[in-house]
Amino acid sequence: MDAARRVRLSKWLSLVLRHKPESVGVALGDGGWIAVKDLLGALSARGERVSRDDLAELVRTSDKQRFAFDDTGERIRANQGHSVAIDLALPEAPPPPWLFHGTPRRFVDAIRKEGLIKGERHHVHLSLDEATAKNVGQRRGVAVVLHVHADAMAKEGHVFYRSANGVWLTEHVPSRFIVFP
Ligand code: HQG
Repeated sequence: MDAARRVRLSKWLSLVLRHKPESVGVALGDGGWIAVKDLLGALSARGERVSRDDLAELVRTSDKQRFAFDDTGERIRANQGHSVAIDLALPEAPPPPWLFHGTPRRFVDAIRKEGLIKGERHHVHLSLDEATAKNVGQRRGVAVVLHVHADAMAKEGHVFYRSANGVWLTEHVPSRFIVFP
């Protein structure tokens, strides 16, 4: 498929699998999974013919590995980033010493006061490396990269999870664990 269609379908998949499954008349099951045939049927009913091969291509080429099939290949879900209430059943994982969070400069004052809050999402998202964090922050303006002292947080009982595409997740990052540039 051409790049324009791939981007358009990938955005649509993100919307359906993370935020608004009802927008195409489907619901997500346990763990955020949906049967591939139900998803493709729903898209087809809205005039978008997507084949299984197309879907596999979207999963394979997603720059951030946003989606995954289950072991049978019969179900698909988003790896993270949901706003709908689903439990991904991710295992707890011990974090590396430091993790990173990119944010636009205009949010920094609020983050100094409140720490990092999850907002609409289920968790605060943290990156393993500074370059990735910078890209995340740059989506909305000039990025600042915050350093999060993750192992100190873990020692104090904060729980971390790692999504299938390598994003680190936690409930809240209090300001005292953040090193501001
Ligand atoms: C900011 C994309 C004010 C936070 C990316 C962020 C990521 C605060 C924004 C994934 C704050 C929320 C997640 C506070 C946090 N006061 N602002 N106390 N605490 N913020 O999109 O981390 O393309 O929900 O810094 O690549 O930017 O969707 O989170 O700027 O992995 O696959 O509030 O989304 O991936 O924004 O991005 P978001 P995020 P996808």
